[in-house]
Amino acid sequence: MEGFTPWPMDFAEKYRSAGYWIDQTISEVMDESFAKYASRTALITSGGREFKYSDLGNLATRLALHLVNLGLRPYDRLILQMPNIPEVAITYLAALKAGVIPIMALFAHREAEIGFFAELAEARAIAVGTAWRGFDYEEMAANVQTKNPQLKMVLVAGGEPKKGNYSIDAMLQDPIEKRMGLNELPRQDPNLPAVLLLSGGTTGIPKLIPRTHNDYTYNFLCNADICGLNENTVSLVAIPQEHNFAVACPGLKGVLSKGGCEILSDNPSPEAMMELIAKHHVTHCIAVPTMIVGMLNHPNRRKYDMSSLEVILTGGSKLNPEVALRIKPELGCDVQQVLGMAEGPLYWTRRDDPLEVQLHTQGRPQSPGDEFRIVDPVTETDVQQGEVGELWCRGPHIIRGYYRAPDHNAKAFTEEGFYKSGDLVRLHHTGNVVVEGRIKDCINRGGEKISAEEVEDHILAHPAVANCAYVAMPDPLMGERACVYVIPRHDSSINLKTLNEFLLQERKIAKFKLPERLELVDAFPLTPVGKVNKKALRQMIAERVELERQASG
Ligand code: OOB
Repeated sequence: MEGFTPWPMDFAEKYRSAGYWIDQTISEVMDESFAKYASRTALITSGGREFKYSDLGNLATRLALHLVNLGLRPYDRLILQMPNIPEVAITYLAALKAGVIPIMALFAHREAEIGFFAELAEARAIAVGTAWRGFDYEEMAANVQTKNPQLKMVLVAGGEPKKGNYSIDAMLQDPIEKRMGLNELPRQDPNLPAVLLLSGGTTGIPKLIPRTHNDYTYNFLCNADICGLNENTVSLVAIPQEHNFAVACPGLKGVLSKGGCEILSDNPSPEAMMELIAKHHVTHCIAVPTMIVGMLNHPNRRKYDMSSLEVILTGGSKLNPEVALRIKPELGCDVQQVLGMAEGPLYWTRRDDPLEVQLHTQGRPQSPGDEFRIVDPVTETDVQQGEVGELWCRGPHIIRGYYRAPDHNAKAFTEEGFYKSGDLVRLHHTGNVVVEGRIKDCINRGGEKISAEEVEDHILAHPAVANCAYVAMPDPLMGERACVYVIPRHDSSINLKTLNEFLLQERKIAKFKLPERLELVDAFPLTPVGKVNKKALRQMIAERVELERQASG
């Protein structure tokens, strides 16, 4: 497939002979589960809809046949952008069966992001929910279509579509399998991409991440074991289902591979999560650290019986050790930390690790086939044991290149195929890694990653902005929020409100990327080579926020 970097032959052979790559497609593995656990419950939504394994399998097959019938062909790209309704899972599974590659967008994305993915991947279809929380996704899709004529099909779930669009609900009702044979579903090559994930926070414009059947199947089969999933598992997902954490770490596919049940919630608020934990006797809860803080500090926490909860799987941003320490005594369950990346690297603490490891580290690689180095980013040599350096990773579920990004790939991967994560870590004496920061220029807002350069480009388009620097400021709940330093143009005025209106209405970017503070300055501090010194800016805003916090008592 053009634009995809395969693993070198010798590595592929190694991963295959070690049994990591099993040469099955994701759908084949899922189909085994749909048959094996047919009468068990696979999925329950917060809205009360329930699906057995057999239902989910049959609906995915039906929709896959419809996708083929509509003219979608293997390796065509389909943007998947739905809220956490069951159709997001069904459409995902259906696309895989049809050999159509889903691009895993977030429902928070807007025209700027969706348009970018559509163009970069030359997507032929987009599957959205109907209007959701006041936003009209079909209208957005239509706008994206005007600039992307190859984007022929808009598929809509959860209501009546507008004229010219296709109804997923109607397709799910229509037994096309009586008219089309299963042999119409293409056999796919397990060595080629199945899914395109979005990069969390790389430097620069967002990237698409090709995950193959072989690597992505191994990804979830391996961590389903590490997380102890089985037929009794009830797993709560309230983060976006399209996110790698929710779909494959172990997420939906990990749970389905083991015969468990996923509770899919469209409400990420701590109280809604606690309610579902109590109601469905949830055993595994997937949460970013802000969700854990929200549950711990919730005034109604004791109202909910959460005794079924065995473990909270948490990652996406750093879990503060003080918060980690409160989980067992106050929520009554274990915590399993994961340092995960859509590019594939996954580091987990294990449930039987000493407490020091569980609470104070982000774990060690999930697979014996994983290799990592911690290097000095300047000299690119290994740091001394225990010193901070950049984490470089290579392994059977770690990509060798971004999709259609040769220039960036030359910088982001070493010649030996290590992915340069941009995360700064140190090796704990127990052999686990501890995240200490990052060198990539992005903001991690409660697990949601934002590329600084991407937003800066939009801000620079504002007529009152001469220059800008978008940096992280510390925040007790979200970990970080975005602050923008702006040098205004002469004689023009700008404030946070007008800037954000511009970003939403003119630039049409996702709301979570909006700066939450604006600082006007005459000049930026510079590094010795004359670049904007973002480290100094981050320090400036951190000190200011701290002073304000002290002043307000
Ligand atoms: C997950 O994946 P992405 O691709 O959205 O974000 C990756 C980045 C990492 O490079 C790191 O900077 C940060 O998110 N991160 C963490 C972390 N887990 C991820 N930083 C500190 N502590 C952690 N535990 O975020 C993701 C993918 C799969 C599972 C879980 C999270």
